Amino acid sequence: MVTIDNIREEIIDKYGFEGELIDYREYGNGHINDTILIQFKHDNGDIMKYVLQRINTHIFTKPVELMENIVNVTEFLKNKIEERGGNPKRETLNVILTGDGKSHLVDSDGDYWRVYDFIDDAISYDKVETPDDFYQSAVAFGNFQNLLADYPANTLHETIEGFHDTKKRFKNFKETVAKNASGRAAEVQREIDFVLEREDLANYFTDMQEKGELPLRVTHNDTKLNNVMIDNETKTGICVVDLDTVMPGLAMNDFGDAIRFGASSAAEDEKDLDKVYMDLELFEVFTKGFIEALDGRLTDIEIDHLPMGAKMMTYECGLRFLADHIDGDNYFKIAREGHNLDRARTQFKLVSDMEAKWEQMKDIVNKYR
Ligand code: ADP
Ligand code: GN1
Ligand code: MG
Repeated sequence: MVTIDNIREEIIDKYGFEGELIDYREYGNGHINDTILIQFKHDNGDIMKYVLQRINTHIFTKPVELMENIVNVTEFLKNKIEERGGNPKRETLNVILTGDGKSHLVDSDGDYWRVYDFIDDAISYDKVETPDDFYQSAVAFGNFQNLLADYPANTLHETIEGFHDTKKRFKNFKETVAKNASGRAAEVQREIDFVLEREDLANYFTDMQEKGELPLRVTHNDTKLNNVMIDNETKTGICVVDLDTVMPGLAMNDFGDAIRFGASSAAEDEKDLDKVYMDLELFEVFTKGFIEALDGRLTDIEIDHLPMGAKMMTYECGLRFLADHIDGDNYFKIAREGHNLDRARTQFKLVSDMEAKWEQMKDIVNKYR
């Protein structure tokens, strides 16, 4: 298995970068892939930075198709950004090809690696520091969906089947509880009940989709605040990263996943639940930015269901964290015992808070429609 100790010989050297390797270290706070920042010094003194990632093939079981999606989507974005007079080097991810022109490198264990240009002079935030940063992330995600509005959706591979099919996730959840691989189910009966009591919520969008009531769009599907790079100088959301889950999906889910993470008053893994609530001011700035950036593309039915997207994605994420806790922590990276349970609890606290603030959420959305 390649680790930080042998990554230089096994991966970095094989990529054939120019210049002298001056630094490489683990980077970022993603829950899924292994991310390494690598830096080279060129003869003229320039420093070139790249992001090297091991794709989590336990989760993304078809890495070749996944990379095909990313190469095609980033090429498409590059053209759109150029047409608009933007800077494609900073406003979209750029895949760096291997010496023999491939989008990825397979190591001797069969692990898949890829490299992107590093988006420099920009930060991804793990927590909202100012409402404007959150507004900027809304514009970035709304704009991302807008730019991809005429992307041929049927050419995209589904990188995780039924990723936001909450009805299916509910069914899988019950199976995970019954299997109880970790033996922890009895200790978390209250949380399990919270999920089971909301089966109607789990079915809501899937049932509407089955009736053809919701438009399918090309969406990001993982719109966490730390998947947007905010420019250090201009403070604008310049680039959306983490494109592994770009697939046909629902606009409300991109909205909702961002709310669940960014409009929370506390970190996703906060242990003190008294500190966790959904901040309506943050809900409002995101709503404003997202609707503005989509620039009239959202239908009335989509706008009506933005609050539902927020509740749905928060519920779904809590269900996923809890399922992973019961299953023995096989999916999300954890840094401590019970980490996924702490994460599940914050999500359920937020769902309850959204239930209490439901009318206010609807009023805010109506203000910007
Ligand atoms: P994961 O799927 O594990 O969340 P990400 O692709 O989101 O992995 O990468 C983890 C973090 O690394 C991101 O939150 C971001 O801060 C940083 N990152 C990823 N790609 C780039 C890039 N091209 N330039 C700068 N930072 C990046
Ligand atoms: C994962 O990859 P990252 O850390 O941006 C997950 C999301 C969850 C999120 C919860 C592919 O996102 O779906 O909402 O953790 N990504 C995948 O923090 O499962
Ligand atoms: Mg990420």
